[in-house]
Amino acid sequence: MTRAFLGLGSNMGDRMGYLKDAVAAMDDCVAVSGVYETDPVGGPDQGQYLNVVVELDTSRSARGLLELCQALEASAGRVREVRWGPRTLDVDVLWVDGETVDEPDLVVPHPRMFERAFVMVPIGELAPDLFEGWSDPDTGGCHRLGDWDEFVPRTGKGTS
Ligand code: A4P
Ligand code: MG
Repeated sequence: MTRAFLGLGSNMGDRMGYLKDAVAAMDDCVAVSGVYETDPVGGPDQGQYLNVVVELDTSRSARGLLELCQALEASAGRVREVRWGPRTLDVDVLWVDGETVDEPDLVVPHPRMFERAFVMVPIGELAPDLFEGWSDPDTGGCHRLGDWDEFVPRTGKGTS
């Protein structure tokens, strides 16, 4: 089993609902960061995002995780219109212990993660040692709304 981190973001419709459904569908999720409301980075003028990072203990490869991410986005009814544009759900493979990938449709670690507070602040909660020494790139507002458990009552799934 391998430790991996996925980043989730939503800035359309029932943002928290999309995040909850995605986390509930990950049977290998072992921890979820706090929930952050963040200023959009890049793309057109768009609403604020809710962002979380999840930690998985998984038997999937990075490519298997990308397939999971895309299936979760499809179930949230995501339509790809504009790059970096508004979306019901974006799920990115951020990091997989011991695995690097550099292919046209998959780059791991995620190439833009280190310059984004909306990734690095929540991932730092889950793996402070791994990302020690990282300094906040100050990419705009990144406000912690609360613990995941405050939004999603404990059911034993994705909340431990
Ligand atoms: N792809 C390559 N590597 C990966 C990876 N590690 N994880 C490919 C996931 N996908 C990866 O992504 C485009 C292609 O990237 C996929 O087909 C996949 O094969 P996409 O999700 O279709 O399009 P996108 O998300 O609009 O583009 P991109 O480049 O993935 O954008 P990012 O970097 O994901 O940024 N601001 C805030 N505050 N919060 C956010 O969550 N998200 C974005 C999206 C922009 N601004 C944001 C946020
Ligand atoms: Mg993406």
